[in-house]
Amino acid sequence: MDNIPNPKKLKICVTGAAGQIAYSFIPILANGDVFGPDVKLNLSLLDIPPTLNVLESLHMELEDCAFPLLVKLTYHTDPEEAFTDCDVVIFLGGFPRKAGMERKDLLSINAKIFQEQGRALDKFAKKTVKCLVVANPANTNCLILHSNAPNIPKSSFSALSRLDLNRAKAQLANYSGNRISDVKNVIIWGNHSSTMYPDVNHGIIKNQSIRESIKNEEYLNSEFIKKVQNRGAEIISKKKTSSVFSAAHAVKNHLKDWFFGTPSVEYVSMGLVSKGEYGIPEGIVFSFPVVCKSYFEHEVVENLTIDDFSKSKIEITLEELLSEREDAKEFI
Ligand code: NAX
Repeated sequence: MDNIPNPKKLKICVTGAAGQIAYSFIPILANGDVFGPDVKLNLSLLDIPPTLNVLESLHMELEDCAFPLLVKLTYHTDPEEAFTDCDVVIFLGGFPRKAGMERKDLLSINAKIFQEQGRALDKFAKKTVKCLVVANPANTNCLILHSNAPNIPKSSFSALSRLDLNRAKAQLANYSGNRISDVKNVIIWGNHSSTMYPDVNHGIIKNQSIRESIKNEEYLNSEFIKKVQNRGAEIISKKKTSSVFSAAHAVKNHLKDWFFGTPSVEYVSMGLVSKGEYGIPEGIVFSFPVVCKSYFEHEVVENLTIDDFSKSKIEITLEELLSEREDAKEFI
């Protein structure tokens, strides 16, 4: 463990800082609930020029919180300034989908943003910077980001699938009448979209396999999967905006596990740059089962048996990611 860095201070940039998720997440971060009580924080907030007043007000509110760990705070509208010497960048910023907009149009607007930010990251952040992409389409934005930052190791990039994992665990705990902490090793495969596949085949509830514990194949193979896949859309249909504090909480979970490590013999799901695991083409950002050691070290859990049902579901979400990559190819 001697060679594992043990930082006393981190420079962290949050993009999309004037947005909804940032407003929930930044106080969690600044209070030390992500990187712990021993790490001082230099926080850099990035958004676009029309939000300058909001950035200023965030700066004021953060000052007013008097967070002891927050030793420096700046806000920016230029990614080069915002990313300079960063250890961690959390990408919440992007263009939202508007009524009547095709997924392809949304993808190309965000692709330009992530191309520009990837180039700035490559030039101005530390070469050891760790990145988490949340803004949608999260996996493909992350693909564009890492493709435009060739000097940063691929293992330093991740996309958020933790909200999907939290949703899946909560559904299973509620359905079976158990506590969330009793549900372990559920896997989210693929894209953060309605094609994502929540897989229970390797999961346990109180040391019994999920299938044995729940004893309802029809529920597990159909209703449960659809519920998790459509949860985000269900929230949008009621609230008219996408999930906010549950997303901020998932960002915390993802970063905390990546930084401190996952509990032994337990895995989580993270969108990572494929090295060819489970036949996923190299470079595609795909949600896999992952174990984290400390300080951002992680490994995909390999050699799990994938049955034909799971293979067909993984194929669907991979097809979608390949088609997104095709649509984004001029930015990669
Ligand atoms: P908001 O629209 O409230 O905030 C987005 C912010 O990004 C805005 O302040 C906007 O000005 C800023 N922005 C736009 N272009 C920018 C640029 N070039 N550089 C820096 N900032 C820029 O969205 P919010 O509700 O906060 O959601 C943030 C993103 O998370 C969205 O893309 C959303 O779709 C995505 N989500 C992803 C989830 C996941 O699990 N991966 C779940 C939650 C959420 O849906």
